[in-house]
Amino acid sequence: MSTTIDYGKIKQFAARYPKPNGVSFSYGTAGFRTKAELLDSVIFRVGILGALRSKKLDSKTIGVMITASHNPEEDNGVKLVDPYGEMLEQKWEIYATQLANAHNADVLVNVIKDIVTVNDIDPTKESTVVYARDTRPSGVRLVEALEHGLKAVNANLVNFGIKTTPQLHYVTRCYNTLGTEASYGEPTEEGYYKKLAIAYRKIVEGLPRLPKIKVDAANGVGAPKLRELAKFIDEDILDVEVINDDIDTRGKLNFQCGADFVKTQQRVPLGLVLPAEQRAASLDGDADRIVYYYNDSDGTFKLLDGDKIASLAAGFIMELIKASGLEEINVGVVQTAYANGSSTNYLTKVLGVPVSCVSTGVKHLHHEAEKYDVGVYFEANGHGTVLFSPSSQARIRKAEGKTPENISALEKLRALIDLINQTVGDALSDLLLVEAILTYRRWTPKQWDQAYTDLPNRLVKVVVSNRHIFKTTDAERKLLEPKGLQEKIDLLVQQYKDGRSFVRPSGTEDVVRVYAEAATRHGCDELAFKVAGLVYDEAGGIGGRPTE
Ligand code: G16
Repeated sequence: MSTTIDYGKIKQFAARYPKPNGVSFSYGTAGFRTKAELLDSVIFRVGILGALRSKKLDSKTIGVMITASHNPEEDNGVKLVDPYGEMLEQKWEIYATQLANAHNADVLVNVIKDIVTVNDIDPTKESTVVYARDTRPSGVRLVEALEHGLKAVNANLVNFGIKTTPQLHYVTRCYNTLGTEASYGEPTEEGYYKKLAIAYRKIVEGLPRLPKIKVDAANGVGAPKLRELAKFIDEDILDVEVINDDIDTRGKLNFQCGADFVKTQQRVPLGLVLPAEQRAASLDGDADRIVYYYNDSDGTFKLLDGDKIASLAAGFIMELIKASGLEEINVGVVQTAYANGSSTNYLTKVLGVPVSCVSTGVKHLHHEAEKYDVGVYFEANGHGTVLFSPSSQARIRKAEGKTPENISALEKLRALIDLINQTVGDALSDLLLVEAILTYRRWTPKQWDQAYTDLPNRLVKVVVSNRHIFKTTDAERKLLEPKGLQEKIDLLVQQYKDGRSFVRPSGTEDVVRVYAEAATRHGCDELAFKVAGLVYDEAGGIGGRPTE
């Protein structure tokens, strides 16, 4: 088969995927995301872009994931994954947006020609794209659109089937490192499970097993995949029960369950009976986020979110590094504006670890985390991972250790390097990370929670006629536009002890998000809804005014 680009063939295929009228697409926080019925043309074009990216990168395999993660079931989305499992290079996001908005086949071809010229792409190079989807019903049709995009440019297709988003990131990196020194693992689903299971055993072997954990899988792809993973881990070291595992009944995905629901509603998901002081966790719809929680003895719901996971992981890793004798390895934590003020305080003042704050979106956190020898990054919503730089990995692998304490710490660090999916936040890998640390420390969720107390916080969504009028700066902590709104928010915030609030447009949903925290629950809720009211009034709110 010819590998070159045949523009006539592209036009023929493109005729089947006209761009819907009156819609403008943009590559947002996690790619394109909107109602599934609008996405066929977008996904067809993403196929083309994936192939161009592969050609540009010397025929490396590019990943494409079809998912809308935490969004409602009727939405879908698509994102591209670069060869080492990272998010698509930001410059190429612009090309993705240009392709998606080309209003007919001629314009589309012109955009493709421009991308080829500007990037000096050799059109005759081979291209390969590996792709997967979550369990959304619309995924079947959208995979076909993607395949047509790939066929239109004569790419090699690797269908990875129904997978979690992090599994797609993992396999992309595996394909591109196969047979090299940096080999990331076997490029198969089984290879992924084996890698995690072996590493987990290395950390917890010989330690008493924790009581059973119940995991709410949001009725999404995490349910069958966690069950699969559990088959590779003996029951004597992990006891897990999967709930909200119905991936076949329409309307159940993410409905009153899952990590996003639990984080935003601050209550247990539908279908979970949780006795006091027992830990549970929730995944999101594509299993790239996880939050933990428990009910206190008086029945109060206690959330152990991404900030708590970051603190747990950073504390453990710092302790191991010290015990290993490799104290020159530095650790840093990356958060977003959503991080609870108490967590930042704890990390900087108690753990003494540097913390940076970046804009929402894994791509921002990931890049910042790469600046440290060991970069722990987590969004409060439970999306995160730990990156070990190539040089810190080499030092950890090479070190022999002088004392039994050194040697034992080095073994654990080596296991962590394999246990943690370093390509992207991964709920299954993060679950094992947390379970391993809790097992090692012999901690109940309450003991874990005692590190610091979250300031009461609240997230509110405001629907407005055009969320794109909101422009932010300072890692999204301040509004530049609409003009004058930030000053009004500042005046409100001043009225609340430990008050903090910010406003930003979502990159995955058609809403503006309002975050607030304050010293008391009442103050925090009042602040959140007052700010939400300001947003509603200033920006032409739609539907009812946000109320508690
Ligand atoms: C995606 C991104 C996350 C982000 C979340 C919400 O998560 O991967 O980094 O925090 O969207 O983003 P926004 O506030 O811009 O809507 P997921 O789990 O939905 O893929």
